[in-house]
This record gives sequence, C-alpha cells and structure tokens, in this order.
Amino acid sequence: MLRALIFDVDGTLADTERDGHRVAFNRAFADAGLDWHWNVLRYGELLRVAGGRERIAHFIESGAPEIPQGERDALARQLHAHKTNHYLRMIDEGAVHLRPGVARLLSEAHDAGLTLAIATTTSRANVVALLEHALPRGALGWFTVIGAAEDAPRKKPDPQVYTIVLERLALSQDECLAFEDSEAGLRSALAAGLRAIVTVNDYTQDQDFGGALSVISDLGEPEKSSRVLRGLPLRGSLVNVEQLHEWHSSSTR
Ligand code: XBP
Ligand code: MG
Repeated sequence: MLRALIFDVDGTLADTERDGHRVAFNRAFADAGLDWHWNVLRYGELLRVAGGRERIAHFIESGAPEIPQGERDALARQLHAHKTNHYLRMIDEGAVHLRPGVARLLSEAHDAGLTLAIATTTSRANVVALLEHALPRGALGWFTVIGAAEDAPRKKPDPQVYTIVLERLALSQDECLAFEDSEAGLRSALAAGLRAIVTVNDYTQDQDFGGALSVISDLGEPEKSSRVLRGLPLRGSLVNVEQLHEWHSSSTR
C-alpha cells in the first residue's frame, strides 16, 4: 500500500539550478575576486557532479591550476558557504518558483493522509527556505522527514540519502514513491529499492531514465496538462493522488 511520497528538491520541486544555484555560485566567485563564470551550458555539464561544494572542488581540480593544492579544499568550502548565503537571499527575494503541479500535489497528498518526505543533496537550510517561501504558511510541517546534505555525505547517485529517509520514516521501500528529475537522482532512488516517477527539465530531458515507473514533463495543472514521455500512462491530464495509487499498485512487485 502507498503510504509516503519522497521528493527530490533541485529540479523536481523547483527549477532551482539555472536561475538559482548557478547565479549564486557566480556571485560567490565574483565576491571572492575570481573571474570564474559558469554560463548556462557549462553549468549543465558541471551538474554531473552532485553537491555544490563537490562541484566547485571538481572545477578547481580540472580548471584552476593556479590554486595551490593545499588551499583547494578550504577555498571550495568557503566559496560554497558564500554561495549558500546568496542562494538563501535569492529564495527570500522570490527568485525561485515551484514547478507546475508541485504545490497542488503536495497539498492534495497531505489532505489524503499520505506522508511526505524530502531526499536531497542540497543543504537543509536551502530546503527549508524554499518550502517556507513557496508553500502556504505551516506547510513545512507537512514533511515528516527531511534528508539533506548534512545527513548523507555520499551524494546521489549513492542511495544513502534515500536509505536514511526510509529508516527515519520507518517504512519499507514498497510503501513509498520517489520523485526525481535527474538520472543521478533516479539511480539513487532505485538503488535504495524505491519506485520512482521522473519529471524532466531542460537540463535533464536527454538523460537515461530506464527503470522509472513513468517519465513525464511535469506534474501538471488543470490548465496545463502533463505529458508522458515514457513508461506508465496518465489516466487524466495531470498527476493526482488517485493516479499515484494506480501507478503504485500497477507496479507492485
Ligand atoms: C542537486 C545538487 C545540488 C545543487 C546545489 O541535486 O546537486 O548540489 O545543485 O546545491 P539533487 P548545494 O536535485 O539530485 O539533490 O550547493 O547546496 O549542494
Ligand atoms: Mg534533482
């Protein structure tokens, strides 16, 4: 029986990457007097490295030989901390909006008594800020468990964050559905034994989503239909709680 929905954050709840995280990274670089700039295309490539600190560290390793070896780790940490401050300010200013159908489905699922949880590689502060800013007052309390970077140092596609969330929920994999937007996120959920729905975005639409129950454009709104790209079909024009129960039961192992 379906009891819980576990959501990724970046790219799934909101298109945070291109106009949120990317901009915040660039602001942190500029503050530090560095002439580094991650354009939209380059950032898409860098997204293969999960985790912002790890992404900066990878960039330094592969593209900034002028930074002495012994200073790289500290620089990545410092830049990432400043980046987080910029990102939080941007959330506060309303720079990031939830994707179609997200607020609607979260609210419907909460009303229907489904447990809600988060499994993300970003930091807890970033998740809390987004949920507090983009959802109705008090909606943060809808989430029984938030698994974030602080809980799971091994980033997706490692299953660690999902495994921790499942433990804290005290539910089995078969009682949950995961929602992801990226191949690394999907691999993480599948490796934790979960079934997953993928909502693609511009950065991830060409990735390999083999193993997902259904791959769709977005969760859909009454005035903006969701499109199925592969996998189980939609009964109506959007994803609602009834649809989730149907997908879940038609895939019961
Ligand atoms: C998101 C990430 C994060 C964000 C940046 O992946 O990889 O690193 O890009 O956030 P997912 P931080 O959606 O699979 O969780 O800088 O806080 O890491
Ligand atoms: Mg994601």
